[in-house]
Amino acid sequence: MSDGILVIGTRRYSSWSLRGWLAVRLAGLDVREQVIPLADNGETAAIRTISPNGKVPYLEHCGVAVWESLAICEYCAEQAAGLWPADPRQRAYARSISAEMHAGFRALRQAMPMNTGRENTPLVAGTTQDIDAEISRIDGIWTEARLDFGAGGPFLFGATFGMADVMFAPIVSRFLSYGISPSPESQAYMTAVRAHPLVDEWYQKAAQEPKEWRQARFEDIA
Ligand SMILES: N[C@@H](CCC(=O)N[C@@H](CS)C(=O)NCC(=O)O)C(=O)O
Repeated sequence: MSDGILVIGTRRYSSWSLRGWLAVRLAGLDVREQVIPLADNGETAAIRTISPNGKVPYLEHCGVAVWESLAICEYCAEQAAGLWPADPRQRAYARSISAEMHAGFRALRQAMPMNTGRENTPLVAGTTQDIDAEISRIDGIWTEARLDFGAGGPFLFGATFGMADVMFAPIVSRFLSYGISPSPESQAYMTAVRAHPLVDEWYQKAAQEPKEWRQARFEDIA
C-alpha cells in the first residue's frame, strides 16, 4: 500500500502539477497518482472537492496534507536530502528565484500556457513588452545561476536537478513550445531540463492522455 496520494491535472497543460509531480518523484515519495482532467472553465469540480485551495497539485503523504506547488517542493525537500543546494548563499538564491517564479511571470504564463504537444510554434502576433521583460528576467536568472553556481553540471546549481529546476521546468516547456530563444547558456539549460528522465516521462505520459481531454483554450493559441 502507498503512503498517500498526489492529485494532478491534465499533464499536457497543468504546469503547476508538473512542479508538484517532479518534487514528489525526486523525493521518492511512495504515493499513488490521481489525474483529474482540467475543466474548460478553470474551475474543475472534482478538484474543488479534494484540494483546500481548489487547485492541483495536491499531496497527502502519511496523513499530512500539502497544497501549493512551492509548499510541496519544501515538504519534499524535507523528505530527501540534497534537493536544495547545501551552500547557504546558493540555497538562498535558489529559494528566491523559486519564490519569484511562484509569484510572478503572469504575462508570460497567460499568453503562453503550457502545452506539451506544441513544438516550436511562436505566437503569430509576437510578444508584448511585458512578456519580453519577463523572458529577459528569466534568461537573466538562468544565465546568472548557471555561470555563478552551475559549473558542476547542466542544471541551475550544477549536477543535481533540484527544486529550483523543478519550479522552472514548465517555463522551459513553454519556451520550447513557443519558440523562445534565450541566451546560449539558457538554451543549453533548456536542453538539459527537457532531456531529464522525469521531464521526459511527463511528456510521454502527457502524449498518452485521451484526446477528449484537449481544450481549445490551450490548443488554439495562435
Ligand atoms: N499557486 C498554485 C497554482 C495551482 C493552479 O493554478 N493549478 C491549476 C492547474 S495548472 C488549477 O488547479 N486550476 C483549477 C482548475 O483548472 O480547475 C500552485 O502553486 O500550486
